[in-house]
Amino acid sequence: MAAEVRWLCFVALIAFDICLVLASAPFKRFEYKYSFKPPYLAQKDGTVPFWEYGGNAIASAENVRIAPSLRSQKGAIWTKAKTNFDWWEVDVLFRVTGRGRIGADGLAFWYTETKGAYDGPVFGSSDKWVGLGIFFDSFDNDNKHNNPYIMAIVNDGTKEFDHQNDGTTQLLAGCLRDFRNKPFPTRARIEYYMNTLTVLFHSGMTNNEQDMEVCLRVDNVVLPKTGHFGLSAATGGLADDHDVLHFLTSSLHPPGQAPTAAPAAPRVSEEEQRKLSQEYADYQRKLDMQKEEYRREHPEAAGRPQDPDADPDVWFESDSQRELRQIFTGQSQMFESLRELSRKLDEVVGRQERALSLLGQLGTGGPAPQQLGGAPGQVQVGDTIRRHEVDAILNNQNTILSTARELRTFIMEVHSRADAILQAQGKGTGQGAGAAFDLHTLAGELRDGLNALKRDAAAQRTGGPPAGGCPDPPSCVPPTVFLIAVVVQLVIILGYSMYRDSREAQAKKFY
Ligand SMILES: [Ca+2]
Ligand SMILES: [Ca+2]
Repeated sequence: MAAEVRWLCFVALIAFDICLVLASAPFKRFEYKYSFKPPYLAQKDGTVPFWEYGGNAIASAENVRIAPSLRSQKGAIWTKAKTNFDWWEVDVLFRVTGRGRIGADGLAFWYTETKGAYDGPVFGSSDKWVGLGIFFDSFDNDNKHNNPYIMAIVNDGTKEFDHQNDGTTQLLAGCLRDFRNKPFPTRARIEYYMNTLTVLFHSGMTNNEQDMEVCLRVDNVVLPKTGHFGLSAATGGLADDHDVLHFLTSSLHPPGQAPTAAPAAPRVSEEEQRKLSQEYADYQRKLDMQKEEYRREHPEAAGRPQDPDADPDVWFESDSQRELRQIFTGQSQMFESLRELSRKLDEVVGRQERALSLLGQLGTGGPAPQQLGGAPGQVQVGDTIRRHEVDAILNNQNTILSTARELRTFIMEVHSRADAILQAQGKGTGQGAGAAFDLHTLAGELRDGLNALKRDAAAQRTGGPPAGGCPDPPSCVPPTVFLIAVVVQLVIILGYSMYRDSREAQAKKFY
């Protein structure tokens, strides 16, 4: 009964936890004004929308090289606008690569009240910042062989970064992770929600996005209400390329406080609308004219991709091509399904292990749980019966059964023999009646005799010498009496023999 109650409590607790987790999961909204990602990361003019970069930083369509692998380079990129949300999550995909076994100096992620410098002393940006800095420190300044290192430092604008000790005197928390020269891009997910700062890190050893692990988690972190996001990097005597492939920001909102929809676009007046339509029509006409002009100037280009009749291969596919494409699509789908299956299998295995470990804890935590009443299918928890034990029990049962069978046959045999004897006795009573009668009377006589003897003995005990005098008959005959009796007997025998002799002598005389 106690085991059932414990189980019910356990299940209820898990359900409650799940509800709690689901209910407390924050609402997440992507913030494009605080993000950048390829393709078209940088515009043709080299600018990154909503961002400003400087120093030795270079932005391309695919990434932002915050500091290149040259000596003493410094660069940074900062959001133009300040944030307008309390809690956030930033996903930074980056690569730190260099030809050297050791690199320098490192990369920094910033969330600060004001924008920092583009060529400052702390990993390429300003010292004495107000807010958060997360540093990916490649170079081991204090020679403690503990770099590359990831750490978080919150500054109120008074502290100078302790380069001599690699910031170890100031950090909130950190973790030793190598992020240089990895086969796949490394990734950091920095979450600031309800004053808890969490940094997850992906080592770049796999291309599975889910392989993130916790680097640090700190509670009660207080950051400026609003601020700028930034990235900076620096090189020294040694140099790495510091490339950031994407920077994705999401605002986090507690359940029940979902953000209001973006303000509706200002209404366009009818006049403006007509003007815009006119502009669009003009643009369309101009484009057509330009196309016509191009065709006139390049007659050899005419009839190419634009014209399906000129090159059917570009526009149409043959049967075999279609078949190949279908096979390819089918295989891709199969591959996707397999991957999904594999993922689910992993999940199931994980859950099973968790459940087993919990059961193990339950088993060791208290008295061995009993089998649940009313659920005959359930196995005993904690100490399950094993196969060989079941086999042993079955063998024992078989032995017991065969022994019982042998016993039954034996008893039946005895019974039949007893029957036979009884029958034989029943027949024999008529024939041997005389002998049996004799025996019976003899036994009766013997019993009577014994009874008489008993009576005599009792009488002698009550009427004889007082108790304690001489209870044993042999000791009741004193030696003198015994001798007298012997002498009397001898005298009688002698007298009798003498009497007989004299009688014989007299008889001889008469003959
Ligand atoms: Ca360092
Ligand atoms: Ca160090």
